Amino acid sequence: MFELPSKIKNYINGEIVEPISKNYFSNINPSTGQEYSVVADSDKADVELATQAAIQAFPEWSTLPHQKRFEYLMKIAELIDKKMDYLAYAESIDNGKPLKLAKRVDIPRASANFRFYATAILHYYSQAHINERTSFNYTFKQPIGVAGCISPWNLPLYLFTWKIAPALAAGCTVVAKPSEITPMTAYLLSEIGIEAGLPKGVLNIVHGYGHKVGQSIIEHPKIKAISFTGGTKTGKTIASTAAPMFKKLSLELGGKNPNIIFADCNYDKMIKTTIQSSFANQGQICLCGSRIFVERKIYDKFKNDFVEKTRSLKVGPPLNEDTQIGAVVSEQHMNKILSYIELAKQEDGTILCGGNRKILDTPYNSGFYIEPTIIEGLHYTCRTNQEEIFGPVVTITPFDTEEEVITMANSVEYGLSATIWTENLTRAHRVAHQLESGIVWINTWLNRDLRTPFGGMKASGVGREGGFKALDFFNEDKNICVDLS
Ligand code: TXE
Repeated sequence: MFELPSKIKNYINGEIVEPISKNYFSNINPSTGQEYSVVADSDKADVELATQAAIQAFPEWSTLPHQKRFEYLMKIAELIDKKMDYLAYAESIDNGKPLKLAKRVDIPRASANFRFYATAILHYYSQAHINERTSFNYTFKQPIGVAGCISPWNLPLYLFTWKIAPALAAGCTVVAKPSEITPMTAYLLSEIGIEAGLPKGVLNIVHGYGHKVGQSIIEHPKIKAISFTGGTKTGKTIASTAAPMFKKLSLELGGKNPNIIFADCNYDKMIKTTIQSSFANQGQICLCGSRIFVERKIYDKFKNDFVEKTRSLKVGPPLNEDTQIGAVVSEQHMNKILSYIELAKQEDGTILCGGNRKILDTPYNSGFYIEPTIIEGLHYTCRTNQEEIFGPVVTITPFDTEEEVITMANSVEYGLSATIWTENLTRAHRVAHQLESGIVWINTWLNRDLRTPFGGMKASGVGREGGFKALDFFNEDKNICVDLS
């Protein structure tokens, strides 16, 4: 057990400061439903201070040798590793996710993000185009300026650092906002920034609501690029403000991902992974496969095995060692998920298991727990199968042909990721090519190589993160042409 800060404040110009208004709002522990800290309710004035600090810091940071930026980012990565248990505990309390998941995935990935981009900047290069003896062009990559990074609540430190690390590595200074629902590890990152000796104003973290702090970041004329992960509806609002200002935009939005299971798959591997891809992090991962399509030949067998395994998943307090499903992030989100289960019933779906809020023993009896839920019998075009639920809820649907399953898979407005299970290599590639998804996994799920492009098609977003693409995003290309004649 660790003691967590009771007041989450801003990190501006190298210091931890109160919001100008001195107002705070409640931060709830989803495993108990009780307030356990308060969060700075910042506004436009705080964003202005943070942006001014970032503007001041930009000239020096952007021209620092790559080796120096590498050293700062590596120091941050080391400190995250050193505080691994503390950060994992904080993430679990703040978000409701099982502690062992935070230890295995969230916090290691946060330090990996810093390490990856610290080293990536050492290998970053630009192109040259040479016309025999007449002219010589080279592409100068210039850090874009102050970048705005806005992240969601499902993978708090993991996604926050996935934006901040490449922005800092590229030479941008940053004004960042974590989700108001899960601000704790972002606050702890500000302490790490200070401990790492990060120069003043290079990284600024402003806490508060999306419509106040987030919107002020988006609207600020001096913030040149916006990297956002969150809901598709918010992405639309952001695009409508930022696009007319000609800001660079990277939007990683929602998903309603298909998990396509052919009869010739490696069954044991598939079913084990499908439990993960359905319910990991309480189903609150934009990459979860929430629509499961199963070839009819194995549908009944799959249904029985999947239901049995899902029933045996342990829903419990996030800090317990044997908990597999923790609390969902908030009461509001729990009610949204439960309303989708009700909708599925109205749409003539059959609940095969789960379907209810789960009340645990005290002191967890007011926590936000939902039984992992499997629904069958729904048409692929119904709302339950078209809208993002973002909880421990999946639907299962049989199919007969490849064409049929591709039509059903592509029928949604989203296009983030897809999984295909088959041992037939030709079919795997044939289907992968036809799916409208930014990411396709064959016989695996959430298998991430940080060098690969990450992002979605259609309503799942604009642009790609990952590898050099993120460094490109935070840079502006300038072509310089020299006459050699
Ligand atoms: O996300 P929001 P919410 C999906 C999921 C979920 C739904 C809504 O379906 O149920 O989105 O979740 C900030 N200008 N995903 O409401 O609002 C906000 O403060 C600038 C999928 O929690 O999009 C937070 O920091 N910023 C997703 C961030 O945007 C604004 C993960 C995300 O919050 C803003 C989370 C504004 N006007 C939810 N309004 C994924 N793809 O991983 C809000 N924000």
